Amino acid sequence: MRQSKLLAPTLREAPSDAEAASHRWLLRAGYIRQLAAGIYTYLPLARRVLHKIERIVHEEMERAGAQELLLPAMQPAELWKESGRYERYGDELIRLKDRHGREFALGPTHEEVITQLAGDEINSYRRLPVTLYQIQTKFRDERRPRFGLLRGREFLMKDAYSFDEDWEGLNQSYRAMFKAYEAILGRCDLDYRAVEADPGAIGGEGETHEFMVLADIGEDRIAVCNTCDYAANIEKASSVNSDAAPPTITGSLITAPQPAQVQTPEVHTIDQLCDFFQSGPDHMIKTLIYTVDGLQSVAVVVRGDHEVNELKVATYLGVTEVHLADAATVEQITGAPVSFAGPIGLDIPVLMDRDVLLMSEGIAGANQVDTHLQSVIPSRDMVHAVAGDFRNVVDGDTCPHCGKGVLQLLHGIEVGHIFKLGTKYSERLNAAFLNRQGQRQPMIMGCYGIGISRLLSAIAEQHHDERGLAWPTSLAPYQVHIMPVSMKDTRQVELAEQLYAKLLECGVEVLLDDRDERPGSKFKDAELIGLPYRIVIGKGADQDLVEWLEHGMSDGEVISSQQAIDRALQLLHR
Ligand code: 9G3
Repeated sequence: MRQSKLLAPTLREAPSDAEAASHRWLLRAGYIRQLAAGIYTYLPLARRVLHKIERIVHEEMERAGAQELLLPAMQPAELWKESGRYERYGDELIRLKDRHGREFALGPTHEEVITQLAGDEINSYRRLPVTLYQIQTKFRDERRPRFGLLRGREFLMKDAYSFDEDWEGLNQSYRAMFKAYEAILGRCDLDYRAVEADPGAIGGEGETHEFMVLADIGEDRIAVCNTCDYAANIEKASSVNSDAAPPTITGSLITAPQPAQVQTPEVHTIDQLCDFFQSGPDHMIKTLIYTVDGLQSVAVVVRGDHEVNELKVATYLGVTEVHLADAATVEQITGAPVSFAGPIGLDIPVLMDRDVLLMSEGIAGANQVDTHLQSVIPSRDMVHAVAGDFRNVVDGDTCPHCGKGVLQLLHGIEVGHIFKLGTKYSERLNAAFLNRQGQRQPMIMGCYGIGISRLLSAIAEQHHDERGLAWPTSLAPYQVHIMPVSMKDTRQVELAEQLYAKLLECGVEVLLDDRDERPGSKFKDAELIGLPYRIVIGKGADQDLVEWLEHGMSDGEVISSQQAIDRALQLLHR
């Protein structure tokens, strides 16, 4: 490709709202342009990278035995009403009417569509198992699209759906997909973790895993053991409860002082409390009031240095989600403003994280304005509370899997999520088959997603340097960048054209910078675009010498043009 022809408008500056590195570089290097919030154009360079990612996905889906199809993006609302999800998803589900006034949704995912198709076209166990997949544009009207392609409102997803006659079959389909995902992310040269996750709203009856690309910009937090292979989304991660036992009756409880009120005017935060009592947050007892399913209130108590895990609380209570009560509700329930809520004397259920039970004594709100309690001993003073695992794990917690390792919290970008759905959708949409005993039975399903456009950004997050993108060779839009420094020097141009023709002839993907621009600007663009190999043709041209550069090399290696060709062919296995 000649760069004088290529539409890759590079920028010297990124817009200030581009916070993620990948977003900045993809904009500046002329890979993407925003059409509207969360809606992007993939310019030629990005389209070439997407093709390479898609090819890897197709190859691994093929290897896993999946069949590609293409489903419509326009989905009849009736399907979503039948599955019971039409109301559940509010503004995020983009709805429209056709010319006859019929309601449709722009597909954010395709469980309903694919399940109806399977129900219509598969009738016997003889046609099972089957796994169908597509790579297709999805629409989700995110409230806060951000970080470029990482969280968009229109994005490319590979979504696959497996149909089996029984759970053992589903386990096999799931394992095949899990392996395919490991292969895909490995071939994309990504440092990732497959983590145990929570199925969330999609539901489903079995295990579910997320594939997290490690990156500080990642919105998800995962806990990883430093010894075994345990890894879990923080929503789900647990830890071994330290082996310390709660203080016992025979010990300090008898002699220990009763909880005593202390006037703490204007003390609102845990930090202020620590200063006031000259103590650490691990001696504080934090009480948060939650509203469950919009009506019942519950108090959740954790140690001052821990956070409530709302998903664990909701799961324990058997509801889908809980919300922090508003200030008025807290006042009404505790008789005091928010920061003076305490676990003693409440007439609502109290859930206490098990680490609170282990506290020998602590400081809690007194449910009275400007007042706290000290000398609270949870195992004595909170006998009404239910003890359980209600907190987020923290760095240094003991691994629940091997009991030896220590958990480390990392940030990740969720690029894949796979689920065992069971019969949740096949029952609702009547996708049944005649089983081996001749009875009709709902198919056992799994679903498996990879964000293809998100993957492009995740790769850029892990493959860039301070001057621009730095693609892995297998994913770069072109493999070799040939750069004559001056288009006015006929020897340089002639040698560049020779190299260009030769490499093209050998099947190498080459970008020739034939633009008549200042060398500095050409070098900056090459560093932005981030191709793996660069051949600079400068003054050495008349001795048939060129400069060979690779990612991260500050100055190149001077070699002959023939050596440059041989090295390129060797490195690219041509
Ligand atoms: C919606 C909207 C947003 C959604 C969903 C539905 C996420 C929804 C979960 C999934 C589950 C799997 C198949 C590929 C892998 C992921 N956001 N999910 O169901 F209506 Cl607006 O999409 N689907």
